[in-house]
Amino acid sequence: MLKAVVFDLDGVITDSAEYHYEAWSIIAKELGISFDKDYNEKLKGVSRMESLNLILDNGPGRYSMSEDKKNEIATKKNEIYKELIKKITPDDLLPGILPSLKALREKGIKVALASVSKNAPFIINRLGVKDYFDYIADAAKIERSKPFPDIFLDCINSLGVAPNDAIGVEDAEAGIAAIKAAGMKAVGVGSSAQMHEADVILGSTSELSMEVFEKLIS
Ligand code: B16
Ligand code: MG
Repeated sequence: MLKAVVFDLDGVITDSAEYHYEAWSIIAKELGISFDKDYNEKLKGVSRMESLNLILDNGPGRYSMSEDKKNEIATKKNEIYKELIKKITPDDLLPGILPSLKALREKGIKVALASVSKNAPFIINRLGVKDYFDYIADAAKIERSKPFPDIFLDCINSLGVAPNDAIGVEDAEAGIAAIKAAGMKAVGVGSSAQMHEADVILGSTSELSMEVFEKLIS
């Protein structure tokens, strides 16, 4: 029986993935490392430090820089990102998200947020949808990022819901892998090439509906 839906943030609730890309592009340019939208796909759902490691791997490699220098660069990226996300308003909710949150609430189905972003609570507040979430995972307390199932398990365990009764919604390959590893059903938003492990693939969040959820778990 469907008891919970767990949403990713970046690329599902709002397009903050675009701001991550903008911020990392500035950093990569300064480092003289090539970085484009294709390579950025690898960074989705991945922690800040692992994102930097992946960018360095496209250049001199992750072991070419001291940990202190890496921390300094990761902090700089976050400062740029924080400036960009100040612009977010409720208008930046992706299509279909608010109606889905409302429909889930009406049906008494629990809703959680599984974002590995430490900026997630700030963004959810800016979007004005905090009250629709029964639980928001604390990224700082999650040891292993997606594709490990930890953040999705943390969400459903906190809601007291079994994996069989829960659906995860993701836009990243690592995120779909995390949902499946948690034993949940996965809705993938994006291209079928990246979402092939998902149980259902939607071209856009505008296609999200109770019907989609109820088809997966009735
Ligand atoms: P921060 P999600 C992830 O959020 C992003 O997809 C990923 O690109 C980012 O590096 C990560 O959060 C950490 O974000 O630097 O803000 O802590 O997709 O899990 O909502
Ligand atoms: Mg995402």
